[in-house]
Amino acid sequence: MAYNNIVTDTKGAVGIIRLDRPKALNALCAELFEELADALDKFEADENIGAVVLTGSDKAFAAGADILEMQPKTYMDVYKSDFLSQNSERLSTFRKPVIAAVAGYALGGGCELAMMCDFILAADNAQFGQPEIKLGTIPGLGGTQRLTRAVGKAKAMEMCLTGRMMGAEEAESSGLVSRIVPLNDLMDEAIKVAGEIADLSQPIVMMCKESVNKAYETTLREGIMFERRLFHSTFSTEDQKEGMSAFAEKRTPEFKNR
Ligand code: DAK
Repeated sequence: MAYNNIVTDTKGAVGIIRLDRPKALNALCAELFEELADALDKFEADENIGAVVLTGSDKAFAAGADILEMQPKTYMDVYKSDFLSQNSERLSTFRKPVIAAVAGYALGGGCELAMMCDFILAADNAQFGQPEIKLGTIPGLGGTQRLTRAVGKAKAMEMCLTGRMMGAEEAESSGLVSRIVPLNDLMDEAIKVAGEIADLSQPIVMMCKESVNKAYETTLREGIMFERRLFHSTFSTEDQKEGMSAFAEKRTPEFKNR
C-alpha cells in the first residue's frame, strides 16, 4: 500500500511511523487511519522489528480527527459505517511495544492515539487535550476512559468538560507521560529507548506488555494471578534460560526470541 499521510522507516530493530499531513497538523482522516493500520500490520509481522516509535511533526503529533471530514456526516452515516472504528483501534491490539514520541499538539484523537501507545515521551513543547466539547461532541476514541485512568477523574473531567490543554510538565506530573525530553532530542531518545527494548527477548517483552495492560482490565487479584501464570511460563522459554545463565556467567545475554 502506498502511503499519502504517513511515512515509515526502520532503525535497526525499531520501526518508525511518522504521521505526515503537515498542512492539516496531522489531522487523522480515514485514509490516515487505514495507512496506520497497514503499517502496524507490517511491523507486527516483521520478526526483525522489536518495538515501534509513533511520532508526528515538531508542531503537531496530531490535532485530532479530521473535523472537515466529519463535519458533513449525519448520525446514520457514522452509525451505519461504524465511522473510523475499524482501523483507529489497531494500535490497541498491537502486541509489540509502541512508544509515542509527542511534540506539539496531541489533541482529541491525537491525544487518544498517544494514550493507546504503551508510553508517551513528550517534547517540552507538547500540549495534550480533549477539545471535542468545543465542537459539540465528546471524545470518541477512548479519551474519556484512558485519560481518566491515566490522570484521575478530577483532571480528566476538567479537560474533557472544558477542552483545556495540558502542557508537558503538567502531563508528566499527572502521570500522562513517562518523561519530558527537549524537543531536539525527542526522536533520538525515543529510538534509543525503543532500541533497548528491541534488544530484549521479544516474546518476554510481549508478555510483560500484556501483563501491565491487564492492570487496566481486571481486579487486582485476577491481575496478579494473570501475571503469576505468565511469570511461570517464561521459564519454558530459551530466553529465560539464556538471561539467567548470562547473569550467572557475568556476560551479556543473547536472546533468540524463543
Ligand atoms: N481537522 C482538520 N483540519 C485541522 C484540524 C483538524 N482536527 N486541526 C487543524 N487543522 C487544519 C486547520 O484547518 C488549518 O488548515 P488551513 O486553514 O491552513 O487549510 C491548519 O490545520 C492549521 O491549523 P490552524 O491554522 O488552526 O493552526 P493554529 O496553530 O492556529 O491552531 C490548533 C492549532 C491545533 C489549536 C487548531 O488547529 C485547532 O484547534 N484544531 C482543532 C483541534 C480539535 O478540535 N481536535 C479535536 C477534533 S475531534 C473516533 C475516532 C477519533 C475521534 C472521534 C471518534 N471513532 C473511532 C469513532 C476523534 C475526534 C477528534 O479528534
